[in-house]
Amino acid sequence: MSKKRIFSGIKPTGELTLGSYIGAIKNWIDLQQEYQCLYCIVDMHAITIRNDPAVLRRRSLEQLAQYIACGLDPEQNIIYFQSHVPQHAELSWILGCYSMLGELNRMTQFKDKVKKGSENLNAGIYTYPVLMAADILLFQSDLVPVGEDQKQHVELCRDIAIRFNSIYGETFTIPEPFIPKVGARIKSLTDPLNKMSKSDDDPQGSVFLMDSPDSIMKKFKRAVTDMENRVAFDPEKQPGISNLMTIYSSATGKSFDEISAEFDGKGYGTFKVAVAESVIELLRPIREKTEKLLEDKSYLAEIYRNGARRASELAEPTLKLVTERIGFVPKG
Ligand code: ATP
Ligand code: LTN
Repeated sequence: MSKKRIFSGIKPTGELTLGSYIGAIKNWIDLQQEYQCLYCIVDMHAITIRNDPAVLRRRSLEQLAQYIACGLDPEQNIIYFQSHVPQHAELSWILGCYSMLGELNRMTQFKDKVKKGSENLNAGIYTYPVLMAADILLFQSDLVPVGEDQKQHVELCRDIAIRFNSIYGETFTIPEPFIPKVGARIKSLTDPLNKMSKSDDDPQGSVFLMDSPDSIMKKFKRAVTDMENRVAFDPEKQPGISNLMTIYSSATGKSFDEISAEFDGKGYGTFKVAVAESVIELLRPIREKTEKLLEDKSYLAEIYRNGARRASELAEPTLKLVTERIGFVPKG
């Protein structure tokens, strides 16, 4: 029997954070043996915000190097740039005609951007979840490993697929989100009520995969905690400490009970240093390997060219089926 499929992606809009690693990439690594996986650098999603072209190009290549440095095998997985596979855009247009304005209006990511009054509220921001649905459905994906903030988008993708299938008959596999039990929403170190993200205005709140050991230590030492003075998992009362426990648990594999016992009566200072050290050791090989990979651009080019070719081949039968079903004249 052929393997079940996974699709996931990250947009190259900034430096990858520890949040994306724990929430998404860590699962990609764990699942790569069991599934046939497509891991994409979704550069078409990235242009919903304005980028300096040179910076976008650099970040896209860096992100590719980071995927591999994190442990994704470029032979076993299909790793590529979204813009290199035109079927994403083609299916996205079609699915847009099966997505309802009411559904898109309800997307929290879109609503947040409108509420913030962002200057560049373009149509791409609005139809962003449709392109994401196309990414997933194009490959008949079974599973979509993402952090919790993307759950609503995957649910919309399911609704679009169910609607299409109910009109035209079985066409798309209905995908499931795959969200980690621990670390689905890593919080900012300086504002533990909010998500750690690459575009945060305060870089002290986010740990980036390429941060130096020194900078990681400083960020954790300054992390916001509380006055309770006990290392206990209580996200309501102790959001900062609970966030540090989640990070420590993801980095070391220890349970919350084990962590509480380990730091019983030791004070927050000792705990913060231990969390920082675990993250420094987790990220050290990733940073070093990324730097090495970036020295050989031709190796990276071989990976993304090969990835785009394989992705395009896999996408073609779905697009052919979809265009047939909706009544376009076959190319012949
Ligand atoms: P941006 O700030 O540009 O919106 P981001 O840092 O929030 O970006 P994304 O590119 O939106 O990151 O997310 C990449 C993947 O990592 C998604 O699957 C997302 O759910 C996951 N992810 C991002 N941040 C976190 C976090 N803080 N905790 C857990 N998962 C996260
Ligand atoms: N919207 C996602 C990125 C993304 C994605 C996807 C994730 C675009 N297409 C398909 C999973 C599957 C985000 O991380 N902000």
